[in-house]
Amino acid sequence: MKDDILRHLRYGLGKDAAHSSVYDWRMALSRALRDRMVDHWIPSTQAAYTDNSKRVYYLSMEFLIGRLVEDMASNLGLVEEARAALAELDQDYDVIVKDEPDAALGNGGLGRLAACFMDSLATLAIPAMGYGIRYEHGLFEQDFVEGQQVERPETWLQQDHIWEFERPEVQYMIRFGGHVEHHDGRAHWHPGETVIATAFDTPVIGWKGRWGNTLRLWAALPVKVFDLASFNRGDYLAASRSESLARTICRVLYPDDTTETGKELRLKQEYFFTAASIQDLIRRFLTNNADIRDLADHAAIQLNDTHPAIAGPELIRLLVDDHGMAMAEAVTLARRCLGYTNHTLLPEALERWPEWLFGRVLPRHLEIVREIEAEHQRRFPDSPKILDSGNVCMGELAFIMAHKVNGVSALHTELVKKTVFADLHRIHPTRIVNETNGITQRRWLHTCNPALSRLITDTIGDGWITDLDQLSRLRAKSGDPAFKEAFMGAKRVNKERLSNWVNAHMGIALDPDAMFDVQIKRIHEYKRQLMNVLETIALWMDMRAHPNLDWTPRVKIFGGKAAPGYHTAKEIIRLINDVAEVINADPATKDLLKVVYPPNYNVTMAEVLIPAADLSEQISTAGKEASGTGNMKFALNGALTIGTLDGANVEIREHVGYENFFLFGLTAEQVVERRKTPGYARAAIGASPRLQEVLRLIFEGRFCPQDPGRYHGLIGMLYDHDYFLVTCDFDTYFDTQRRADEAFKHPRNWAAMALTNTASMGFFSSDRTIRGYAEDIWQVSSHPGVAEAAE
Ligand code: Z57
Repeated sequence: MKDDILRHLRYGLGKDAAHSSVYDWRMALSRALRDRMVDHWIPSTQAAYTDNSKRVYYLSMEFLIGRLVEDMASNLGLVEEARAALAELDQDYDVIVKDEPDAALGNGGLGRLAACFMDSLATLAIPAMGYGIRYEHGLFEQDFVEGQQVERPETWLQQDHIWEFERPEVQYMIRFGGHVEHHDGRAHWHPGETVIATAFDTPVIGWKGRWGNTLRLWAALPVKVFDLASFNRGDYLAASRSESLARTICRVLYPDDTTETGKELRLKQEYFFTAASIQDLIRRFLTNNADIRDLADHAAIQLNDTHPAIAGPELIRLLVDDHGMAMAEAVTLARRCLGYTNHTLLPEALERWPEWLFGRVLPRHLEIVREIEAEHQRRFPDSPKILDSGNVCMGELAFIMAHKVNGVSALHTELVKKTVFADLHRIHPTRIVNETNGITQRRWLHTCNPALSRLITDTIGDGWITDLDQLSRLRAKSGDPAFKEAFMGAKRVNKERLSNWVNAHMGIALDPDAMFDVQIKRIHEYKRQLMNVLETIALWMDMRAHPNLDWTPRVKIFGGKAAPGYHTAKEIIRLINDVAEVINADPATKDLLKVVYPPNYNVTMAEVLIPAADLSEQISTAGKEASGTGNMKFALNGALTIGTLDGANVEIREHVGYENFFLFGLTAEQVVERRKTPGYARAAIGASPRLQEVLRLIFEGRFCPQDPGRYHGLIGMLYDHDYFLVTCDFDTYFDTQRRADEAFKHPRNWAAMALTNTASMGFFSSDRTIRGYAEDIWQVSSHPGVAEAAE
């Protein structure tokens, strides 16, 4: 390892050890690790190819992978070797891995789920390929200026991204616009503009390197540099259009999470990566197989939300227009290949493209959508429409074109059946299935929490790393004082690590004995960060009013970005920062309460915050959070949850035990009922003197004396259109927080609850989730040659 690092430093980077920066060392280390990855990757790829195995194709607009060095070293079992080699070279492994930028090709849960799935697919040796977009700029970076979010462009590709291999030989033409002619019963699409999709491959190596898959991200090239003369016969205008489209199409990730933008460029991005992926998988299939009708036995294509839902029409287009298949047969074959995952019920997130826009960008696909629609209406006359009031509804399209549709938690799947897809569910009663989300324990416990990971392995061995159910053996330890002490000792180490970080970066001194209460996720009204900050104010007021009570000291930690155009979310950010400034400066509560909101929350920050949390805030309005996955990461790392009966919280509570979960709030059914009661918010406020007091304080400008009217709009909204029922759940939330305070005063008891949470999280491994998809949707199995492939 040491020799390899030095060799890469010298010949890969042209540096000698004496004049190398942290960046140089990181590049050399990464290349040394990459060489070893390739030795596992190539045999896996070859084995899948020679066995002609069925492959999973996971199509996703987002892959939120974060840093890679540690993950790669850890999965290859090389952390200690790398650390030792670097130490001999007078370098610190921990410093070097922290130099890596966080690859943020995603917004939040949906993108991170895709990354966890890639890790599990490789660990389970399921032949698979992730397909997405190689964005030049990932999710924007967040700054706070006077408490307000300011966005800076993200520039991860300005540094060498050494994990990827460019594949200039893999190129596909992606066409847009123009018109369609029909002669001799065949369609001929004459596009208005064309770009080239070219592939960049990143190996994804599973645990111990037994199997490796590929994450293939597409970048755009103009046709001009490709083949100007023969392609457009000297049409310079077309060539320059192609150049500008190629420059913009992969430029930036759309920064909206669970809201829809409806922009033409977004539709082009979706088609761009989907069309490239479908062409690529057909090409791969045809190198090994003669008959296109066998495609569904070799390719399982999973659509991560509706963003790649154009895959249905695109696959049909290729089968009909290029392979001469009959339309009805093509629809059936496409359906056998496709699965669709729904991730939200929020109406504002459901993609609908105006027909005129869709037809202008994809004229042939609009014709095909009309045929899919006509065929479906013929068979099911009372079916909901794909084409509805001048819109192409991508949810309906995805549903009708998939053989299985899945929700992401038990509650969410039931609501999918009862609400968004109720009518389609009646027509296709076996199509909807549940696959509760999961997380990879390799990154979200083993790598990010070495203290706890070591303790667990010392206690039950390391089998949990690939079989998370084994954690249940820890349950027997909930009465063992020595183990409880060690468990809380690991928590303490992580809290100290976080305290040092907060002190260094924000100048706020934290008491590691205080309860660390963490809410980290995108800022959205339904996630109710606003309710959390209102509760913070109420607690602060109580502490000031009764300074001699036996308070449990708290640190309230927030993290998360708002979509740049989401006004209310940005107001909530500003309010949290204003409140933090006032509370943190108050001498009366200085040993009791702190509010911390570090800017630019991302995967890397999550890896520090989650292991240090005592209390996990999962407080969305019931029925709104499809699953949540942060909730699983916290519980796995021994935090207790305060939460509503929403998403996967419901199942987490079943697994950890009701007594180890702080439940509050209206149920999904009660939420629907309450909304029908006129004036419900004013009634709730009227019934809560505490809430009145908090709202009055904000309204009077207590947190922004220079600009007292700043939050009048936000407060007015709570009185008149409190759609997410912050006011209705406030009192029970406050009371439940006080129950958590009480519980925290009994450390041995708390430790037993916390470790029972960790011990009960086996079900929430993404390995279990992937096994579910493999069995219920994909009909694929692990590759048999796993162990031998690389050893
Ligand atoms: C996104 O991150 C999610 C849903 C969406 O429709 C879009 Br667009 C982005 C999230 C859900 O909000 C979470 O509840 C869920 O855990 C996650 O997807 C993964 O399923």
